[in-house]
Amino acid sequence: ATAAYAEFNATDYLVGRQVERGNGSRAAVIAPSRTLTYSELAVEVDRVASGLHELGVRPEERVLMCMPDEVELFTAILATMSVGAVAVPASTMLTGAELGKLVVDSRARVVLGSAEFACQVRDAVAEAPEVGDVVMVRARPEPLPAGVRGHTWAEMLAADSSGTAGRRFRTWEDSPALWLYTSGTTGTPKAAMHRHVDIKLVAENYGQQVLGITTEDRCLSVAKLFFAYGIGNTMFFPLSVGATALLEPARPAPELLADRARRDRATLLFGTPSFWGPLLASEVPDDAFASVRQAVSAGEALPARMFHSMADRFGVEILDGIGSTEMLHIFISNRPGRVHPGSSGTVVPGYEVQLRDESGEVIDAEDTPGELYVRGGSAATGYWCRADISRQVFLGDWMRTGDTYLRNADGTYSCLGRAGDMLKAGGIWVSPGEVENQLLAHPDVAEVAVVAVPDPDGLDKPIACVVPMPDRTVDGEALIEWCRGDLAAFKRPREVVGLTELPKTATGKIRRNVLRETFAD
Ligand code: 3SK
Repeated sequence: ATAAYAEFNATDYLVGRQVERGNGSRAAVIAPSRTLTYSELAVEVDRVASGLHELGVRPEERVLMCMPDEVELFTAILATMSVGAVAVPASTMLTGAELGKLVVDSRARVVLGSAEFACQVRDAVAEAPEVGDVVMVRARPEPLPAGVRGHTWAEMLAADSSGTAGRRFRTWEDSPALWLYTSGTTGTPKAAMHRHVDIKLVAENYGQQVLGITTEDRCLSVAKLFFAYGIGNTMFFPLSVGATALLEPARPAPELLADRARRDRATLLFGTPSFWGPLLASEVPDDAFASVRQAVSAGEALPARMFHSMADRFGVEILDGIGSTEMLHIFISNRPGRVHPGSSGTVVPGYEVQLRDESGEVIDAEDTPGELYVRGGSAATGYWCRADISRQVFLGDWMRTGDTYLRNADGTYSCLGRAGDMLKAGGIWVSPGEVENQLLAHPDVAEVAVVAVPDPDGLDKPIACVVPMPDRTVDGEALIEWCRGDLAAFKRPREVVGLTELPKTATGKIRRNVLRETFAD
């Protein structure tokens, strides 16, 4: 058999294999509602799989979930993959109408929801005529449109008349396993389609080879399971080695996460710059993360100042890296004990990267900005029903990231922003990240985004949108003066505006297009 037809199932790899290896009595998942060992998880996944089978779920059919990070979502994803169907964990931050578009696009016939998101699920199903069954955790899925059958979670689990026989479907490395919707900073969401083997590859490439995850680790993530970053952090990495996933359904406020980390002795903490910022501004005690052996950051480039502040105050080393939904997880990363603050680090085993100029030529020189391309086994097979964008993004085995990077003399890569975020001031390219880092070093500045806005002559000028530290104000003149010492004159912001918060995407990326539109007039 070729690799594509090598029999492989991600759920067997993550759950069944751990039981076979003697890890059955170890804690697989700890959620606020309950804890499951690997043996208990295997039984629970089997029950959910039987329930899905009873609902008529067929191999390769999509099952869409809108649920908080709890045991039911965890088992639903694993069970769906185990019967050869495709798990589609959808964002719980969407409105009913937005969720409805994903249900229609994915053509899911079975939708799984939870009491917390019952309204969104009901509104979504009303827009999606192909849905036949809705299963709801901790609520009755009512009212539903005529012809749609509603079930509680308990009813679905009780409906198993066939046992496990006959419901298994052989899957191969290349069989579809998981779709993750992504919209980037603009655009309608599109489903990046991942295979069963992609899950094993990210667990081995990043979880094992970069983080050195072991059975003793306990993983806590700010990003939820419906994000590529989150599902790697608290499902693929821990389960690939018999470690423990700590699920947190609540919004990740600094105090709540710190409390959870301490109570459940988290050893690996996965966050984003938009979490570290408020954490550093909070009153969380300095010893809150004493159990954490390593922190990880992704989503946006980690400012060097945040790296140092986290190390100084909480004694935690953060590994910054860059990943994408399309590659399923991080492909450039710093390494434990060898962090280069202000850089994304070096290429993760299993991947290759290139920088290319506007005409597509590969840039070999150091310190020269170019668009980042990546290739590696875990790349998505494309976007569902979006041939146009798939062809622009997946070029042979290379994938265009849309990020502008440069390679430093020491071989590390530094992020200069999204390709479309680079701005021209006085005809010279300026990296917003460089100006932002200068402003972030100022004690009054908590968060900042620098964008280009046309002046009355139509010429772009850089303006800085600044969120001040608690109890501080934004003094525009002082901040522009602050840039004078270290930045060339053309890079300095011409104007500074104070904001209470920056507009962000669900993954914490700054929505620069919103700022550009807001300040364009
Ligand atoms: O944004 C990132 O850096 C990232 C990292 C891991 C997985 C997914 C994403 C989008």
